[in-house]
Amino acid sequence: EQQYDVRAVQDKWQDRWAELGTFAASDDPADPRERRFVVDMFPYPSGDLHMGHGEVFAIGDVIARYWFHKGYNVLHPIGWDSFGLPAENAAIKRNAHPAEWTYANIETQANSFRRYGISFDWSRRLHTSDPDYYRWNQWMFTRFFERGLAYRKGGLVNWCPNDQTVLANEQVVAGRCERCGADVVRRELTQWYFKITDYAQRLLDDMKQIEGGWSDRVLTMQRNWIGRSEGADVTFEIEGHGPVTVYTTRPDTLYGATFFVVAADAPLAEQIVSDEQRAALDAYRAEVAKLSDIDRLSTEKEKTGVFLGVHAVNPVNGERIPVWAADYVLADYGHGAIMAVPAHDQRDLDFARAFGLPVKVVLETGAEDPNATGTATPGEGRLVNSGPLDGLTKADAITKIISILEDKGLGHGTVNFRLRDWLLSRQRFWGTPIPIIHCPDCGEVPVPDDQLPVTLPDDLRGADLAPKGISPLAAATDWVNVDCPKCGGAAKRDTDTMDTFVDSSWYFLRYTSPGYTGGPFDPAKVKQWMPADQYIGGIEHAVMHLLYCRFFTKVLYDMDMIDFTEPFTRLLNQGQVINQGKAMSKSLGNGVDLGKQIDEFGVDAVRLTMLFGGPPEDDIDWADVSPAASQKFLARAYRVMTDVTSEPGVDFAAGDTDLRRFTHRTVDEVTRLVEGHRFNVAIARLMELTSAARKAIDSGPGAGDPAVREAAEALAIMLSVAAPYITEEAWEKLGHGADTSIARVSWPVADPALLVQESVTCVVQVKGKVRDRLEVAPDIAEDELEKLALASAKVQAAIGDAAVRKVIVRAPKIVNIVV
Ligand code: ANZ
Ligand code: ZN
Repeated sequence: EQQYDVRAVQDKWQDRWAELGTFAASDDPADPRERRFVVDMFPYPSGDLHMGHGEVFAIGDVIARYWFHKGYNVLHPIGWDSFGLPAENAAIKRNAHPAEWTYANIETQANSFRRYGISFDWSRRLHTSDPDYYRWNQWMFTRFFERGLAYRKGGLVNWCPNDQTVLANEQVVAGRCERCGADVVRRELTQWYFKITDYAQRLLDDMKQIEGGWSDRVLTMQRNWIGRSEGADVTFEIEGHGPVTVYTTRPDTLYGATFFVVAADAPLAEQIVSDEQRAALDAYRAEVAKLSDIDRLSTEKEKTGVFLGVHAVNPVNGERIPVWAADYVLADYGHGAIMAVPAHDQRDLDFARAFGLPVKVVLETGAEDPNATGTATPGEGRLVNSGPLDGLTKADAITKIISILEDKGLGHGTVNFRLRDWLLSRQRFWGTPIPIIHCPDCGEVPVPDDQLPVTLPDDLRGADLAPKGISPLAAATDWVNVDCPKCGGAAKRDTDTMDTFVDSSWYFLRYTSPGYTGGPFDPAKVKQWMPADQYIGGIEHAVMHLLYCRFFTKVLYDMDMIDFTEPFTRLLNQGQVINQGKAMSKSLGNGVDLGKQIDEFGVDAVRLTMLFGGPPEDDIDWADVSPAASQKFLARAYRVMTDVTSEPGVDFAAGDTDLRRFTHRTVDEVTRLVEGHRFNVAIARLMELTSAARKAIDSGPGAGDPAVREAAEALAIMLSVAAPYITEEAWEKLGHGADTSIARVSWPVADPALLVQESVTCVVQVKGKVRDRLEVAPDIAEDELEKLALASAKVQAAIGDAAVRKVIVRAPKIVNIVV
């Protein structure tokens, strides 16, 4: 079947592209072409490329190659996200340095990318573990520090007992470490944070700029993660202790507060507990420390708590209500304490019923009494039992109670965010050292810019890197002990490294000028290329990575380093490649190896299969698709393209009209489908075009007809975005010089004259017999068609003297005359 040597063709064109510089972006500001910047989420070098990479990069490459064909100045770079724990774990196992494993894997992946035929501009290549990259992480950290956006604080943090490092909230999934799956515990530690909370409102507001370009799904996930709510801070007096503020989104229910709850693990609980209750609290806290936030907030979970032996005073009616400690209130949200309104909040009601606390309805919603049903009534209604609020709607009551509280100095309206500051410190080795020196006299002193980068010591390997709960860097005494840059006295380097999400928050900017030494990026180049026109990557990055990129962009804007506030105009989140209905995994044994698929079917067939399997956002089940069928189609297409016998440059207008119409309709549709990212449907159209051209060759005007060449060339160009190798080869066989690449040939343009709908043949029957055929417009109206049919001489002859009883019209195909 195979009419060409797949491997030889792949090798030949990889070399040709490199020689010709086919995919080099032009940095010349005078280049008249419009620019397009395509960024694929860069890979982590954990081994060779896997099927997931096969999918993302196939998609990104269609978009980039399409833009090359459209004549844009395209920047399509590649780099590696090459810091992180797996390298360190591999190094411990092999008694090596993490760099050895990392850079070997990068080389493997780079070779696989070349073979996979991705249209990269290789001159932009970067690795985040290179000192001349991470130097700029440190530079940026220093700028953030100067602006008060990087700071250290103590507090309870998520700790992975297996990896022996802290984790950001975002890295804890259902109470477990996102990487290793161990149960995460809470620990009290002093850590570095980025103050992303200062940008919470802007992260919401600027979504307006990217709506339409990003899916609603991702924007909703970000919105929920930021979690803005409006409500009030209300101050209660705790008897014998002093004022304590709570945050509530329902200040209208203040008269319905029947008890007060403090987060069991908040310092406040310890401070206010009575002597009699202290032992009970301590025991309870030990239990709570074992739970994740998700467990704690679950409405399913049985309510637990301890009475603290004190009372709080409701500021509006002077009522004394008992103060409890419980796990369903979180220490680090709002003020870590709540007023409980069991009638209108389900968790409060569950708690009240568990401990026999009173339930007081203050909003008449028409629903049954929560006392009787056990179901809280959070809905709309009118206020009752609420003094000055009685009779008001929920909304009016909120406004009124806030103004009452503000007048009395007992509270105020406020906005709250669920978003927490970004916990940055990691107690591991293979990451960017935090460029801070701790001096006993001067405190936290940033390493001066001209002494950056602070590089990782290269003599730590194997067991030196084993997790100990403090960074392995702490053991490198020569490295740790330095002179204070300010006073010259003996001081120590910070031994933590940065979360690797710092590395990936700005790499796309570095792609514009990867060798730049005057800063993290050349501002002129960023102005030329950014914001990126298309970003492509998995939905799993919807909240962390994509939120951090947006945050960094805004900070850099505030530093006057860039002139835009959103980094990616369009975002495409591709689905996963799964097998037999499940994510591929070692334990299930359902893994599919990308390299082996390529060895067996060739790059083109594998890429085509990735794209043809369904819309790019959906998962592809490899068990449901057929690279062998893709291979067969490609062979058919190749035969059509190489059967052409006319010469390049023939006048297409002289060709067969039917085939020309088909070709131009296909061009028109495929163009729109590619722009709308409906790649699978576009490929289906190309299959139809292949069949139409085949028919024209075998049983139509023949292989020499100019329309056949037109169809074959259009097919080659459009198919080349998905199957670059076979189409390059066909293009050469079609007689285009050896020093050209199809990748830079203009995308075909549909001729509007050939898109006009042809006529349709309408059959006219009299007494069930076909009497005439009419050529009519496809959109002809029924009454007009009826008139035309009755006016036909052949039809009139068939009717003769008989009376017409009924005319059944099925426009535009059939008219049936009953006499
Ligand atoms: C009284 C009340 C009555 C509440 C009512 C709700 C309904 P969002 O919308 O997510 O911001 N809350 C406040 N701080 C909390 C904490 N640290 N841990 C757990 N829950 C806390 O949630 C705000 C609501 O969640 C607040 O409004 C408070 O309960 C609770 F009918 O106050 B509410
Ligand atoms: Zn000093």
